[in-house]
Amino acid sequence: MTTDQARELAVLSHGMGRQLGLLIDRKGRPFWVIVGDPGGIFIPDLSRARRWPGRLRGLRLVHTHLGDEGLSQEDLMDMVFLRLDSVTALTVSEHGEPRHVHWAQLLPPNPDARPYMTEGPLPYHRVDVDFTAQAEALEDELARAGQTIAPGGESPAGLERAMLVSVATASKQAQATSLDELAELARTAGVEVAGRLIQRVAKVNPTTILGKGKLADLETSCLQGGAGVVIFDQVLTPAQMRNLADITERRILDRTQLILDIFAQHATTRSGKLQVELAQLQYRLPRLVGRHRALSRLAGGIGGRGPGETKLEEDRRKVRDRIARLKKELAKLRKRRKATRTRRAKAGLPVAALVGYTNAGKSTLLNALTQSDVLSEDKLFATLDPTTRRLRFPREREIILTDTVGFIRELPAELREAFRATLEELDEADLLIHVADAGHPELEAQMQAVDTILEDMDLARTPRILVLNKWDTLDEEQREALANAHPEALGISALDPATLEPLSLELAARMFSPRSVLGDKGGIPADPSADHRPHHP
Ligand SMILES: Nc1nc2c(ncn2[C@@H]2O[C@H](COP(=O)(O)OP(=O)(O)OP(=O)(O)O)[C@@H](O)[C@H]2O)c(=O)[nH]1
Ligand SMILES: [Mg+2]
Repeated sequence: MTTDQARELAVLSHGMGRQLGLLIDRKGRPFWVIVGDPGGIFIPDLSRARRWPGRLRGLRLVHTHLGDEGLSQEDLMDMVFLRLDSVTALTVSEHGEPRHVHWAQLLPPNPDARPYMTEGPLPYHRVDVDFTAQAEALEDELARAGQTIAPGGESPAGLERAMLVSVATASKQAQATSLDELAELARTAGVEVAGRLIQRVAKVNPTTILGKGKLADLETSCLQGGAGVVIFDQVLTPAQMRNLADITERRILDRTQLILDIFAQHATTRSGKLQVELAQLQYRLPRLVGRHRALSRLAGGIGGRGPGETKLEEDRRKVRDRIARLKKELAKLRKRRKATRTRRAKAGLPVAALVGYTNAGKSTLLNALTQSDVLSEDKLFATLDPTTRRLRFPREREIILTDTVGFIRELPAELREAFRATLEELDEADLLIHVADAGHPELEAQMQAVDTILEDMDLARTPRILVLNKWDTLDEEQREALANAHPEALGISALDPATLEPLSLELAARMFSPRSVLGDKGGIPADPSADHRPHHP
């Protein structure tokens, strides 16, 4: 802006007794002229000038301040939330003379994690900054720092980058532990973690989860870390999700959605896919609402515009219809599975089921015990569908061994409902083999979560063996401590068949001895006359 333009702006602003603002593009052309009130201006909806996440808007704001104040907190927040190239305030004297210039610009990642730099006051005629060059240089640095920024926030490798956020009343330590698991989930889902933000609050903000100041921090971290996605560790309400998406212009996910996404990626069988779709639709239904347009100042009024009510009703009806159809189809598959189970029961083979926290090593153990080749991976929820194998013991005896979907704490209700059919396999089990990852720092909490889920599913009374897997990852001291804490447990390494002997013996003893698991349940199958099982030699 030339000194003449500055003078003109000052005179006009003074004459009207209002702030005046100009949004200027990279070519120096005014994009928008804003007439404010004496104390501030409201920036209009910039959605048409929206760039993909990670980049700046391509617009800078120059505006007047009546009086001698420099940049206000509001000015800086606007810059952060609207990703403006820069914000400049020109102070106007009581005589309508331009006086000083204050300006600010966002910063690329820096050791002090500073969000922006500010300059000023500078005499207005002594400002010699090439704002366009500044903005372009900043953008280049942001791209380098985030490396992977590209349209949609996707990296060249196709990996999305995400900020992980936890906001809760729990201690920071507890939240950090929970974020570790969220990071694991993100990794499994193929998302690269760009950074973390933990905030302990007395009460979670009901509309935006975080207060405005922290939201600004989040926004800066996303920009500096090149994150197009923000993943919250807590369940977000539909309104919170919408508000956050509007404010950050980034994709907002919560823990449930992330888990749903993993399930969707891993579902291979027909019933698995149907179950995931059902869970997703059930999650989405209450969230189907007209989208808001971007808001300017956070404090300002939020204008809600979106598809008309009719369109919305139509969408909702379609989703409901689909849910009904999926449920019907799943019921059919469930019946078929039940028939298989009945056949199995008729054959008189006892059933043991592997249960446990996700990634504990259930599938690996199934493979080791039955010499089969079920997919096992260092990923959460590698297994979604129950797989059954026959496990042979000496003297022609055998049992059915079932591998199941892993558990996780706070399993989303939608998933629990959708996977009820799968987990029904567990109802028929004569014995549950609880597989736990002995080397996991959260071992006790994970075992507790499994206990709770089993209780919720009414399976607390099914006989159970506790297996502490990944014993190989422990040192002598840890082994001793665990053996003392859980004297009944068997320490094994599913990767090392030599360690499985005690488990095999225990299984045989429990499944085949006359006073075995039958004691509790009064016999398997329930009807003794149908029992063809070779109890003992
Ligand atoms: N060190 C060590 N790693 C193991 C052991 N057992 C399994 N693993 C590894 O743990 C990871 C998870 O194993 P899976 O068998 O897929 O676990 P899972 O319980 O079936 O997991 P989900 O199906 O995802 O719930 C894999 O990378 C295995 O190689 C073990 O005894 N020792
Ligand atoms: Mg598995």
